[in-house]
Amino acid sequence: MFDVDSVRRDFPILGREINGRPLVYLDSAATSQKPQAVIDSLVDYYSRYNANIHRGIHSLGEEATNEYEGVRVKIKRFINASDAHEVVFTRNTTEAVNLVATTYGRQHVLAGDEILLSPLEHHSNLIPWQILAQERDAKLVYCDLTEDGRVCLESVAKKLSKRTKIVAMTLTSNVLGTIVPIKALSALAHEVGAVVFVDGAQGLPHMPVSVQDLDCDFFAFSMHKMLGPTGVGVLWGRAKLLEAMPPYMYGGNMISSVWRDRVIYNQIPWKFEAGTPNIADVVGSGVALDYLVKLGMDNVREHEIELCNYALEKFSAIDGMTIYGPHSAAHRAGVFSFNLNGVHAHDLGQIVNEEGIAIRVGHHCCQPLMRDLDLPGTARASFYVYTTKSEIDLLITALERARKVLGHVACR
Ligand code: C6P
Repeated sequence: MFDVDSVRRDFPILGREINGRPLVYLDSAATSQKPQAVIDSLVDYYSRYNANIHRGIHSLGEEATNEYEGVRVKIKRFINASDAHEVVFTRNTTEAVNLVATTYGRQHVLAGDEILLSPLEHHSNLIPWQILAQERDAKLVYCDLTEDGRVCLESVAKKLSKRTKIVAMTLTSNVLGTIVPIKALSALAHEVGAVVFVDGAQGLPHMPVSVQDLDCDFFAFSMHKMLGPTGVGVLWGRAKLLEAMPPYMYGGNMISSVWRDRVIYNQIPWKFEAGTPNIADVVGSGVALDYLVKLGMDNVREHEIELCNYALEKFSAIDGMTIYGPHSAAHRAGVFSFNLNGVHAHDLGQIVNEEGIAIRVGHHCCQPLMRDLDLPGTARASFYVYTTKSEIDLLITALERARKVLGHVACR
């Protein structure tokens, strides 16, 4: 297990004060904070070897290309892919979903076909499939959730059929914290010949992942949620699927040969990386991965389980507080959506902010799930490697104060 206090010292922003109080950052599901090493790597890149990649033979270009391609190899190792060529850089998870929906999706989804989703999906892993379904006259099908917000595998099995072409699900819900059993899902989906697209945006930052073990077909994530800079996402896909897909964008870097009237595309993954990529932030992403590898992803998960158990115990002792999602740390990540009886989530967010505590409030880009829960929104506290139990205590004290300030009597 790592020492959280020493981890915290690596994150300069955690030394900030907000409204005269030390910052308590409980919004890591929106974006994580960055260690000094990641911040330094950006300055280092621009100070020492800023150059475009895959182009010139000059030394700077070679250094930048090596660093950029080196990060691809680090990602391959981090997610246990079989080949670095299966790792495509995008801007974020959202772009990765759009890439697959508009390339693989348009190739394979025809009228009458079905795409199976869970009710947990973030708009990013929903709207691209909605648009594809509309274009193709295909149908979106949703599996059921259990009472505590877990994906019901029996319902998945029932909803799958020969018409199902794609199963697109999140590894971890950004609202309920639910961890979805992707390996079991892949086995069921493959029985009917469907491919499995995993939105790993909230999952990969918090647990060890092997895409080979999950046996999924595509896996997407964003580096900014796992200590890296903004502007870098990743799409992993099985080589044989990526090779058969058309490009997503066209232009420089994604070609092998061009004539006046035709083009031969580059090999994967460059076929999907048109134009100058976000070199600096990819370099920074490599440093973020190094940091996580050093902590150990098993330890990252262990730390989160400890925080989840603590939060579940403490939150359930607060009168009038409703926590949504699984009530066991085994089935959830450190993302807690809640409401406090009679207090609007936005008011909660504002009051705790006065005490330097950052939480997110609203629909969390999951409006269909909010409608299912019959809620206008929730408050959400989310944890990461630098989160401490005493920060959870501070949130609880601030919530108690919010209830007093807003003058509501606690009742369940
Ligand atoms: N969720 C949140 O506060 P991007 O924006 O492309 O990096 O990630 C999109 C995304 C996709 N899937 C899930 C499960 C997500 O949680 C997110 C981003 C943030 O919950 C910002 S809305």
